[in-house]
Amino acid sequence: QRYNVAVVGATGAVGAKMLETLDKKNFPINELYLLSSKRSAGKELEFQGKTYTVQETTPESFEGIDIALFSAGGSVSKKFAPEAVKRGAVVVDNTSAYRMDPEVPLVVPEVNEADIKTHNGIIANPNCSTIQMVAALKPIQDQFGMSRVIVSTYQAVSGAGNEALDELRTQSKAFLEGENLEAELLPVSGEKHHYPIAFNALPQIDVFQENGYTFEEMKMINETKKIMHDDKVHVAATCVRLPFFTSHAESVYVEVNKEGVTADQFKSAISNAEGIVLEDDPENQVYPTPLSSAGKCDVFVGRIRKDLDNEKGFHLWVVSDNLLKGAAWNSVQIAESLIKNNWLQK
Ligand code: A2P
Ligand code: 11C
Repeated sequence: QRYNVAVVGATGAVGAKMLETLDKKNFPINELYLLSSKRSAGKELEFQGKTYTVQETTPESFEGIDIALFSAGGSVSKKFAPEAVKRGAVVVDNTSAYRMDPEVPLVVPEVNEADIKTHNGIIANPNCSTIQMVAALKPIQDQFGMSRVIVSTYQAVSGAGNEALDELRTQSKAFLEGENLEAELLPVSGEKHHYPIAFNALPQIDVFQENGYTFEEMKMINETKKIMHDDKVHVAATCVRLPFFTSHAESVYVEVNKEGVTADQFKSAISNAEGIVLEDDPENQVYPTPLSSAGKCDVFVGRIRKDLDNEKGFHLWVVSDNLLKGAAWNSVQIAESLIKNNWLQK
């Protein structure tokens, strides 16, 4: 059986990866619709040797669609996802619009695939920095239990979209040519202040909340608890944007519940987990980096060490392509699971 698929935000940074992933994974597509805003309507995109004309998203775009992959921002999902569901489509939403809605499953298939089954037409794809962390933590939670997580992120500019990538390119060139750096977009479009990203590090991803954390940090905190079905685990996050294009890296500290766990046991739990690749050999300087993981669907883990003071504390370094496992691949995986398990129909 083949399915009618719509990609909303097909012209964006994640949209391009959605198309690449649908192609690479040979997703069973019958008809494909590429949707955007009015701005890109009429633009032509290639998919599997065929030219498609991008169309403006309207409620009627979803007539006859089986699966709609949304990645065009939260307000677009709020407006159009219910329209898609009304017309019988199942929506995989890669925005923050519905993630914390108790009626909407928030899914990383390696962690909580069974939650997909409870959907009412919308399944939320978590934030990229959350996905790679919970994928790495799942085998630890299963085998040793987990009481606390403290994460600091090193996030790629592509997480902020195509315009942010352009800003990094322009500023990098200007910096090397000795010109002034003009910042117009990052850290967050529409904010009062903008700071250069080229040759810099910005400790702000998304807007500040009243509690002093940024929205990106609160996403990591709240989404982790929901996906891992653990309201009690303590989670703290500091999210930082760095001047590279692809893949988020994270330094993660985790406290396990079980006594006497060794670094080797911790490594072996990680290396046996689905979707995770252990790259950890300090003697030979083996560890993952943003460049080494870019373009790959897995989550890469290295630098696993036991804390020197806390017997139950461990440190690890988690890296993954934010546009693939962090967005497009995780969404397509959810769509594959809907089909494989016969969960499309309610
Ligand atoms: P468009 O090309 O028409 O602007 P990115 O994350 O790289 O900035 O991409 C955002 C994606 O979301 C683009 O495909 C963009 O289309 C799409 N988009 C933005 N606003 C809307 C909207 N109001 N309706 C549908 N798609 C939208
Ligand atoms: C970033 N994590 O790197 C963000 C992008 O909630 O899906 C993803 C935003 C989201 O800027």
